[in-house]
Amino acid sequence: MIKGFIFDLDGVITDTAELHFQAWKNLADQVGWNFDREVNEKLRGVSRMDSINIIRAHNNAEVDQEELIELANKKNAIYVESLNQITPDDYLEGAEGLLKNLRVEGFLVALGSASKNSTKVLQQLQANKYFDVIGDGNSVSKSKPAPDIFLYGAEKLGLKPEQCIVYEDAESGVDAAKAGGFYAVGIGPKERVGHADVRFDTMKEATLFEIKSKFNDLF
Ligand code: B16
Ligand code: MG
Repeated sequence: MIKGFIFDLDGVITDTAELHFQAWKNLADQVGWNFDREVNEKLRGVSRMDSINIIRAHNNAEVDQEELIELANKKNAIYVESLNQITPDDYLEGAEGLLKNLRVEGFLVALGSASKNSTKVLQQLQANKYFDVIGDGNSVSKSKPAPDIFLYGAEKLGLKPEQCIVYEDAESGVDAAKAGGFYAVGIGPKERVGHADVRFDTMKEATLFEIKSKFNDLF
């Protein structure tokens, strides 16, 4: 029986990817690194330090750990500042409707994001009321594709993985959900999230009605 839902944040509830891109681009320009949208796509769902390592490797740059942390902090300051522009109009289409329906029907809901800034993003969206548990980059040390963040959410909700459906837009996020024994809903193209149990192109199609019909013996 499905009793809970766990949502990734960026790419599922709202699209912070563009703001991450702008902040990384700003940093890369300052450092003289090459960075474009193709590289940015590799950062989807990936933690901050893993992200900067991907950008560093793309540039064949040798940077010691201390400097790398400093650069990541610099990017984060730019990113956090840009979060002020997010408003309750910035839910991905369908996301807020789904969260409201889950509340009405009494399902338990957790966030399972890699971001250490999820509290600020939820605050800007005024989305806290839709979540019983917040699991984010501050809650666990092993990031996706490790299942830890989703296991954390399920445990705090008092549920087993097989009682939860995870929504994810990243390849590593779907891997994490499956590794933890959760049902996975992929949001995005087949090449990225085709390994989820059920896939939709966008959040607009991923309604509670659709989920119930696709996973019909679990409700
Ligand atoms: P922060 P998600 C992820 O969010 C983003 O997709 C990824 O690009 C970012 O690097 C990561 O959060 C960490 O974010 O720098 O704010 O801690 O999809 O897991 O909600
Ligand atoms: Mg995501």
